[in-house]
Amino acid sequence: MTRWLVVSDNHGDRDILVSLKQALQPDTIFHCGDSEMNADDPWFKDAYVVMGNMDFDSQLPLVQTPTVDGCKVLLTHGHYDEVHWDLTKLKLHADQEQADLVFYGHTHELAAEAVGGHVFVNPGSISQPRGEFRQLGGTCAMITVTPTQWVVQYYTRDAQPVPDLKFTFDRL
Ligand SMILES: [Mn+2]
Repeated sequence: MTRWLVVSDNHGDRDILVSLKQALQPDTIFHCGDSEMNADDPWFKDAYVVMGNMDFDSQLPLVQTPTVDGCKVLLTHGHYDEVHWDLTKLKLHADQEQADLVFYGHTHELAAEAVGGHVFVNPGSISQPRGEFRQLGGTCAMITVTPTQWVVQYYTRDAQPVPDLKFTFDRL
């Protein structure tokens, strides 16, 4: 069993990334973009990170597709997949990559759903939340990976789990 941190759209708020990493002690970190930080920032050491529409360090990749703990992950900010519209393009992208899990950001609205054989997780923005859960003040997602399930638990900025925001997916 391993625990992954998925975080996005901190928009230059580096301190929150530091405190979350310390509080949650994840085994692996995925950042879905709009960090407004440099690719060589020490916080990104051993993390998977992509470029968002507000990132300008050309060393940041647009997409990453690592296989971690036996799971193929598609990591992307999502602006080129037009996630503000719907998940149609991102689903096609996930099909192409044969991804088990898709992590994206950009909308600043958290979302966790299984669509067409992929589990899509948007951790929400940790610093500038929008939408239904914006009153939480910013969220990230911790994913517990077991041999049979992915358990997605959303957390607040003070590293507290949100009781209603826990979603369990059977591995496909
Ligand atoms: Mn953003």
